[in-house]
Amino acid sequence: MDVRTSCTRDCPDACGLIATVDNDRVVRLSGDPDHPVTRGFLCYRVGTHYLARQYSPERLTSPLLREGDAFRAIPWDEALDLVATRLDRIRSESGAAAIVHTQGGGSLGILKNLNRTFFGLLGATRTHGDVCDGAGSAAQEADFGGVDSNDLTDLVHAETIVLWGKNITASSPHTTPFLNQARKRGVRTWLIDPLPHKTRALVDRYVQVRPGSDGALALAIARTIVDRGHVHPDAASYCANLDAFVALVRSRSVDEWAREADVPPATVDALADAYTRGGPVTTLIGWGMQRRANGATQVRCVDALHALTGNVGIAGGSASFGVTRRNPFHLDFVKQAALGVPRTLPVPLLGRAILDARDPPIRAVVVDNHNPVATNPESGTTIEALRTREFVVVLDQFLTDTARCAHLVLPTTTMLEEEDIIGSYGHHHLSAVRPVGRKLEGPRTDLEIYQALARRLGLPETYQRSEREWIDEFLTKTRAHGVGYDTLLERATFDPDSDPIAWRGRRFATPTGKFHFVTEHRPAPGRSTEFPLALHGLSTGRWQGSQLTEADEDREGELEVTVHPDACAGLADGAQAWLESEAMRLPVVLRHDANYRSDCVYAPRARSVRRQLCVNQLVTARLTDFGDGAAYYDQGVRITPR
Ligand SMILES: Nc1nc2c(c(=O)[nH]1)N[C@H]1C(S)=C(S)[C@@H](COP(=O)(O)OP(=O)(O)OC[C@H]3O[C@@H](n4cnc5c(=O)[nH]c(N)nc54)[C@H](O)[C@@H]3O)O[C@H]1N2
Ligand SMILES: Nc1nc2c(c(=O)[nH]1)N[C@H]1C(S)=C(S)[C@@H](COP(=O)(O)OP(=O)(O)OC[C@H]3O[C@@H](n4cnc5c(=O)[nH]c(N)nc54)[C@H](O)[C@@H]3O)O[C@H]1N2
Ligand SMILES: [Mo]
Repeated sequence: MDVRTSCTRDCPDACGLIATVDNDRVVRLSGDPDHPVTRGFLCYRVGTHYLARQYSPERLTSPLLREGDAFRAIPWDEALDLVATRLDRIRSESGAAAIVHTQGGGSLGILKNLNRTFFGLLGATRTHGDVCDGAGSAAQEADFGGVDSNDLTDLVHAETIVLWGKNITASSPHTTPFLNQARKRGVRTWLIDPLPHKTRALVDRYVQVRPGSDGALALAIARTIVDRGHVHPDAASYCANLDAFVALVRSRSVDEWAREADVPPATVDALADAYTRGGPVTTLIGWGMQRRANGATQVRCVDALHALTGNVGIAGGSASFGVTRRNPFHLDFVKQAALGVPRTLPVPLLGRAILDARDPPIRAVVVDNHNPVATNPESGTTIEALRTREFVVVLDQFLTDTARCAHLVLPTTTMLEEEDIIGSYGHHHLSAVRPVGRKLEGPRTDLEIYQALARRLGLPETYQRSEREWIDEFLTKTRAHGVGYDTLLERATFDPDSDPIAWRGRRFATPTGKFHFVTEHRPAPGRSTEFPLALHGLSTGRWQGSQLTEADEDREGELEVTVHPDACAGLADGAQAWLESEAMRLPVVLRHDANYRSDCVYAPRARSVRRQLCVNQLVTARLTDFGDGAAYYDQGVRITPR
């Protein structure tokens, strides 16, 4: 039997799934052919690999209580009583602000908003900022007044498509057919990225920009456009500070900007042509360039090119960083509960912030959908922060590096075992999630767990609604257009309140209603001669986030890093080496690639910390220029013989 459901993993594609169920077991996952973005195929990590995770013998089935260095299985009632008693005691002795909750991207189901709601109702500390997209979202807020993009399906109207720091082959594979279709029509395509990854094969022109220098490249292009008199004739009417931007652009010559970006002036010329001649331009702005010390400013400079040339608010013209996936949903209850949060800690600096918090100090940590030991910068500090707390609870499906630091681990269900609804941060379609096949005995949903705790802690009865009741509430806005849970179970639906053309008519959500230009330039931070390589720990097509089982880690083997042959101390391809930062070193195996820049190294972004395979062990936690993102890729490293 085939059943339609959706993928809730942290990915812009937010796919429709067809689950083939045989004897209560899901035997196959395939892409929903009727989903306008999924179009009948799935990525490797879900289509090929997810069922191994779902039915893995490593799945947790019982609450686990720490005893010394080991864990002992205990019954659910005992576990929930224990959490309630400990949190209650801390609440009465120090105030609930001594408890901090952190939630990551394990599931993007909308019901998962109720996890943080629990802590708002409790009055606990939460996190702010976002290691994923904090800087870029803040940039788009500043420029447009919000994060929105033309729908992915609008790519058919673009005449030029620029993938600016985006590796769609690995991270959003469902963009690929749209791009290929556009190329068949003769659309010009570009990739601007310091790393020469596979997506290069999908475009006409590849620009190997210096890392962290996209701002300079965008300003070089803008200078060319200004000098040629190709600024959009209406720009002054829909933009707030055009003159100040033009002054910034003119503060250096094209050659000076181009030199900073390490891009030949002829390429700048061709890009200036691309943005001003021959029809609308869509830039798909990747998330990578904003995970840097100057990340928000880099995104603002790219946004500026679009405003300058009129490539915004029209079919085919968009500075597409993403879509605000929660927008379609009525989340008033969630927003109201958030008012109960007394203080927040910056998530990119989580470990340090937990250690340093005073008045009151943090005594307990509750983690769900998150593996910050592996995925946040500075694994060592996160471990220290968790290991020194009085009480740490982790809700997860597996015994992750973070769960191993807990006093109590609570097993949770997977996306194949839950009811939920999703939006997407890469397009505007909504769809529904439902249980398929028989659920594993033992795990509970996050909502069941938090509702059981809420009862024990005397939190408001209004939190105790069934999944269906919450889904109906969250779908209030779409139900007004006749789109309810049942509709979404039948088919993915374009959000009835959103427009496939973002900022149509060049009307923006800023306080002035106009586009706001960036007016300053932030160069990339210099690198020391001691640690000359920028460590790019990036997504890989093979898995999601840090989600590898022990069996996956066994299969992956040693940590492989890729570098230019001249950038690795004369070590051969295949050599054993150390990858070192000022913090520590990890054993790695080298892969040579002569197409690499000699100032970058690539590694997969988060593997096992306990096996000494996780690059975030090397990364020092630093904030981005604004938006409280994490500047992962400015970490300097070097390679030495092992
Ligand atoms: N298979 C798989 N897919 C995933 C994920 C996964 O873990 N696995 N993760 C998901 C998540 S959490 C997210 S946020 C999304 C997006 O995932 P991301 O990893 O954010 O996006 P990518 O497009 O893969 O990669 C970012 C690109 O930015 C480039 N880059 C880095 N610095 C710069 C710079 O300074 N300038 C320029 N021009 N480029 C730069 C990198 O070289 C890389 O090609 O993907 C999701 N999809
Ligand atoms: N070096 C480096 N580090 C990075 C990045 C990078 O580019 N480079 N990218 C960053 C980005 S973009 C992101 S988004 C973060 C992602 O970092 P995280 O948010 O930590 O994401 P995951 O590693 O996928 O871990 C999510 C965990 O949630 C669990 N989980 C899944 N579903 C559920 C559920 O329903 N309930 C509960 N309770 N748990 C569940 C999974 O088993 C998994 O252990 O990593 C960041 N880290
Ligand atoms: Mo992310």
